Amino acid sequence: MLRQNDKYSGTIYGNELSLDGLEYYIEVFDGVNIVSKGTSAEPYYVVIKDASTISRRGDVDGDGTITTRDALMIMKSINGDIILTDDQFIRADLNEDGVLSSSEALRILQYINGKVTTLTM
Ligand SMILES: [Ca+2]
Ligand SMILES: [Ca+2]
Repeated sequence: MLRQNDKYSGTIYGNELSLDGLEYYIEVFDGVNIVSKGTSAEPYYVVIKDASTISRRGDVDGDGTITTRDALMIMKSINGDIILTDDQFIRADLNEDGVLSSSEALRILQYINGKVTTLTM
């Protein structure tokens, strides 16, 4: 860690992280005493999410484009024909209410057809 005035800081860059998350603890030793926050046995845990998959709302299958297939996946999920992954669900749940509805599939179709200009509901 780097010291600046009386504060210490460290930087962990995104390319050093993975979606497995991050565990850490901090231990300070002044030559006599050791003080720690968290331990190697009980570290703090940081959840790491891929922002690129979350921000692509409407692109349910995650192929980079919004097509009728994405709307179809929502309908299939509602009917119980398929089970979406967590990331797929987040991209499908356009109004962010935690539930999928046919209105979200319809919104995607309207977006594709140019009837609406945004997927925000
Ligand atoms: Ca797609
Ligand atoms: Ca919803």
